[in-house]
Amino acid sequence: MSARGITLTRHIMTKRETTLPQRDLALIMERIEFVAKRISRELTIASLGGETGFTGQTNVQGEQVKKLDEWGNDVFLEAFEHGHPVCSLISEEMDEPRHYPGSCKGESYCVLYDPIDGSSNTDVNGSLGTIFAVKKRNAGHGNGIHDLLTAGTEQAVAGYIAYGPATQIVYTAGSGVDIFSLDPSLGEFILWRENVKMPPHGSVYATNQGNIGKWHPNARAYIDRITSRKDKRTSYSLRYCGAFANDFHRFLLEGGVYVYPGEVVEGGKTKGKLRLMYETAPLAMVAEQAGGRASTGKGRILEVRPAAIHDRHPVYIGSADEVRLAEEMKVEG
Ligand code: AHM
Ligand code: MG
Repeated sequence: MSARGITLTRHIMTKRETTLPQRDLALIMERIEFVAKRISRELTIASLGGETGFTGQTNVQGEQVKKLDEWGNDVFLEAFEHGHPVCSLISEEMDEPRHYPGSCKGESYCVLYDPIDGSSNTDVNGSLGTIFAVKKRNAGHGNGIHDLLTAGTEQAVAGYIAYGPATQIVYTAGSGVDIFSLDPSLGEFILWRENVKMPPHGSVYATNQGNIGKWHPNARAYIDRITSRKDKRTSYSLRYCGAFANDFHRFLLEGGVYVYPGEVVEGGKTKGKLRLMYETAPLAMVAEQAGGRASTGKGRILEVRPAAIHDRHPVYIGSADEVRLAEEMKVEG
């Protein structure tokens, strides 16, 4: 039967199992949809309105802030100002969480997000994404965040928005991964693929190959291994678009592996670049729900407990066979 005509809201209301009450899921995803529509619309005309380029500020990560990073963060802040049952936000672009005490009645949640993933692509009309996760808050949490410094296994919802020729929302609420495409003429996200399964191996990998000299020798050997198999069908080619969610999207659909290792050279980024709470843990939940695997090179990403909201770690994520091989080869030593 054709899935045409099944909107995201209708799909949620008829879902079999969710990790949170259906009504809460629908209310939260309605806000995510709204964010997706606003960002998607804006990206098509941002360069014409002078909204690309840098703000001149540096964020908590020590990175230069792009105008669209800041704008994308504001879109979330505005959307969740009236976002009950979400009462807290944690963002790549904010040093500290934002709380909306008025929404903290009864069951309440935190949305964790990277508003514009792949910011280096904003000025060149390249691929961009938005990554998000939802965690349930404990009663009596106040403005503290102790209850949120938990492993990714505690995520109730996780997903991303991919802005490409089509804008798509990919998400899981603990019962498989579903993909919805925006029909701009209707202003609706329509079901495209249901219960997506990631192939156990693929033929493409994504990494910043320019950093390879800074990696552990085992990580270099891993790339060598997957790119030099005799069988052409199982030997890997490189495709790297510079946006984690968008590279991952290819692997979700066709198989493959994304890696961002730690660096072992003096002064190198020992923990790599990607952040646990709003980049890797959400995509790790999507990967596992689709039958894939997500690892720090030493263990399951979803079991890592952050000490702070902007913590980073090395990442190997994608097709189960290839991520398992990375762990077996002790890519991080
Ligand atoms: P961002 O959220 O500031 O854009 O940073 C994360 C991005 C990922 O999307 C991408 O895979 C990676 O950083 C690219 O980093 P590099 O330029 O070091 O290859
Ligand atoms: Mg990012």
